[in-house]
Amino acid sequence: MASRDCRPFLDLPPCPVEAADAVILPLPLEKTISYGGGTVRAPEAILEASRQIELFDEETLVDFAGSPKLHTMSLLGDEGSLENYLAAIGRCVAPLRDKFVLAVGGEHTITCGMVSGLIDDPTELTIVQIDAHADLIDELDGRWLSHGTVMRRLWERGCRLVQIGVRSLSRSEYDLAAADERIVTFYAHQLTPRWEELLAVLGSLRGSVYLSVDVDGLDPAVIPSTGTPQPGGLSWGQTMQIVRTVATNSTCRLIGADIVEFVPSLRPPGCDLTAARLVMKILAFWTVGRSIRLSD
Ligand SMILES: [Mn+2]
Repeated sequence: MASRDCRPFLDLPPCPVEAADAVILPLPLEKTISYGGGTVRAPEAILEASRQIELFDEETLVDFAGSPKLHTMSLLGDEGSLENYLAAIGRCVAPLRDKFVLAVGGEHTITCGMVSGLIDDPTELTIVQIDAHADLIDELDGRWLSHGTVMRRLWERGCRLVQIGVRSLSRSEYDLAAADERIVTFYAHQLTPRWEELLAVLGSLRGSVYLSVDVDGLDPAVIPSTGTPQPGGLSWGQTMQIVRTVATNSTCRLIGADIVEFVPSLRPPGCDLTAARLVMKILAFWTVGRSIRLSD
């Protein structure tokens, strides 16, 4: 698949990348799937569904007809090996560090390329990971780099992790998360009793922060359309509260985000629209956070 233009997010009139505040990067990567496939089709389905979304957001009062200015990049096609693809993401993102970059995957492995492009020193980065899976395994199906090992690789580079909604992991991943001070995990069954603690952790983050939303972190009642769904995930409202808390925290800077592991599906209807709405909400909360930082 070659790189090609795709429909702009929200069907907005084209804005040149130099003039944009935020950039949408469609990354249809699907190379290391374990169960259900289809993430390769997700970026185009989400962009297509975004045409149906109102440009005004009633919660943040952000109106995308005005600000922020969005640029939707060309779809980044197959670059051969997984390593080549991740390197291509890094090259694509590195010149965009003065903007907010939101990647629309594709499988979770893209986060490695995003982080490489967005920051020189990963030890200065905290990744807030919404996910049903810890993605901390050392090797999955003989692969060192895959959707199941992505957070292990980023942790090895020095990133801190705040994991939210995890409810499927191995004993070795559990033990690693429990023992390491750079990993804080809020398991799905702890969300209610530890909710205030979670918000306090997110509200006190410092430095650069990257938000990675694996859509299987949400409850299948919200988004059933993913390769490896797990019952008992985040509600829409909880997800919004997490995104708002991270994006509007003035003690840290949200440098980028991704939405991964979505699988477009006609049944039940509306899933593509839910995923597109999630993209829009992250952009809206980032816009609120930016205006708070500018007014400080
Ligand atoms: Mn994941």
